[in-house]
Amino acid sequence: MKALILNSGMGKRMGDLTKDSPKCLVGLKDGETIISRQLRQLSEIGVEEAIITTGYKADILIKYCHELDLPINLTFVNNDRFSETNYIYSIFLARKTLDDDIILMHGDLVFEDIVLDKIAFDSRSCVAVSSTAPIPEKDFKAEINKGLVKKISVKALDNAITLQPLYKLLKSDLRKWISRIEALCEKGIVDCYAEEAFNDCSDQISLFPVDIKELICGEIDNEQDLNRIKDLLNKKKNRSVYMSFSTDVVHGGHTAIIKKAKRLGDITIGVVSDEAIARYKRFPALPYSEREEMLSNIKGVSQVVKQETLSYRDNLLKLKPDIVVHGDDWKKGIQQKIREEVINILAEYGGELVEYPYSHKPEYLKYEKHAREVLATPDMRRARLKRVLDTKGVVIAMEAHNGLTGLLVEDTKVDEGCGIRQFDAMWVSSLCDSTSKGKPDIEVVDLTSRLQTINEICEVTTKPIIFDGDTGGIPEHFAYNVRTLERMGVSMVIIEDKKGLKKNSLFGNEVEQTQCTIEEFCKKIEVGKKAQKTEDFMICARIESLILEKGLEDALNRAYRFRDAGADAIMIHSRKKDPAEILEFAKEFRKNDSDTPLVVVPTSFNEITDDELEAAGFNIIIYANHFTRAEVPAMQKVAKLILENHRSKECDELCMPFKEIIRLIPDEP
Ligand code: SPV
Ligand code: MG
Repeated sequence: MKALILNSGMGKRMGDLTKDSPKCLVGLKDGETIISRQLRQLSEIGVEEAIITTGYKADILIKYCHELDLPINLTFVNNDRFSETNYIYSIFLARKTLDDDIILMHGDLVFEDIVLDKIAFDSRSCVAVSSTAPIPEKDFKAEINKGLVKKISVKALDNAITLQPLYKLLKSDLRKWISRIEALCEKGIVDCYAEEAFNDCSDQISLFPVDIKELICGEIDNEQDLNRIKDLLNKKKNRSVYMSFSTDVVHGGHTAIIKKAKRLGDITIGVVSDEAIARYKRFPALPYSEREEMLSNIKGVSQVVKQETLSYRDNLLKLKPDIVVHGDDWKKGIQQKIREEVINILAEYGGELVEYPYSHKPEYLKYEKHAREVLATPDMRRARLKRVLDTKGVVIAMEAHNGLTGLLVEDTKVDEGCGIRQFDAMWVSSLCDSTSKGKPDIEVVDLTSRLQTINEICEVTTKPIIFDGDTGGIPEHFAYNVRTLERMGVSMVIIEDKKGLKKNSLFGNEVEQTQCTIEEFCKKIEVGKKAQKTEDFMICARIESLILEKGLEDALNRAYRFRDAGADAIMIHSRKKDPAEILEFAKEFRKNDSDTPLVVVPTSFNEITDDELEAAGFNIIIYANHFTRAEVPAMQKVAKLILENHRSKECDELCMPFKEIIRLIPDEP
């Protein structure tokens, strides 16, 4: 992007102030002149070249600009017919240099940074207008039709709105305007406004009005204008700027936006809470305290506050910042709704939104990917279950029995309006793991094969794993198994208080099943807890009393005893259709224990929602077998259809299109 600054004119209405030097050299504030301020502002937003048209006192202007020594390349185009032409002719002379998107401004225009940013970073061709400024008699105004600027003139217009000569023109639109300027100049029409050429071709250019309302932006035509602008600049209070961050990695893209935002005012960063991120985005690799520390130490950040939700609502209503700054990436995707809400709240109290182009540099994506990969390391993955329990209070887990089902648990998301909803953890079920291997759920699939399943899942996911450890085996073996699972990054093993030939609980008393004694099971828990090496690993005691119809008292007694033996969590199981007995259990248990996490597997009592279970005091809710139960009937149907029809066409509706299945799994992990 380049800038074009029109500075050929004589500024006659300025009186003595322009006797010896061009108008743009009049002083404003802190030693700055109109041109030095414009060039500084342009260089600060990364404009690399400014084309300045000169005429009146050109030598003085050129020397002055060079001496500023600003990080912006300067190209001067002299209009030696400045006294008899208007700036249409200056643009005509400069046209060969205008080979990029251009910010076009008059040389006597003074504006605050936010005005420039709103124009320069708009992705469309646009111009500054003000819906609140009085319509000037002699200066520019615009006629707007269907949301676009159709006519610009200093003369009276229908439905006029005040316009300030600060434009952003996309290269393609600029070309159209310049063609028209060329046509007029070649006919010798050189003393009209360039806007007349625009009016001739405005049906081919989509020029959007950007309403700058009361923000400082005005031309200096006479001494009165100069004094008014100086007064506004002197009185301007520092504005407050709000930005929100949920990132774990601060890279150059973020600091570049912070640097730009700093020019607009004092920055407050809303650091999104762990809970909001874990619930609706992805798990934060760094906890809130670390992210808060990191962001509060970035140069230019005045303060950080907690943002409890992904929505900005509460903080905006509380802080009423003058400006909200965000990357323009949130115009698409799941953040769109949050953006709309921000725009509506800002409109309620007159705040401004400034959006900067989002940097898609490949290395930034790499850093973000790396932060995700860190989540897949055994230490991070193992610790994550406790962190989710601490921050969200509830964990929703879904069964996974291979890499593919693991990926589905990892990636499935639904949009809930204020963010996305997703699973927190994976359950590696003995039933599903055995079924997928064509074997019964009787501990016949040995740990080595089950570890293979975990490994497959770990290779392609980051979410924490809760492992169905069946009975846990004899205590001596359990100690080894705890170490192995812990080393692999598993967060929790659930063992059930049964012994002998274990059968699936959902058989209940239809098959012979034996519960072990409280003492036997407590010993196993103790041995397991002693064996583990980290603080993060959890052993959950699963109580089968309700399954085996031993009653609530027995279940509660076991729960307290197992907890006292060191169990980190308690799972209560039931095979009734009615959740009454597990709800009763939770109610009674919570009378004496408000902390120990309670785990539930709502397979048979499936009308109850996870929100209701959470409200009843459960902390881990496991959907234990649904992928397996969904895939089997689908596969059976397909097998039958092929046999019946001697071909596969009839299966089409049941099958994912070939093109989609080959793209389902990305080439890179
Ligand atoms: C499993 O998924 O293997 C379980 C839960 O142990 S249940 O099948 O309900 O017993
Ligand atoms: Mg099981």
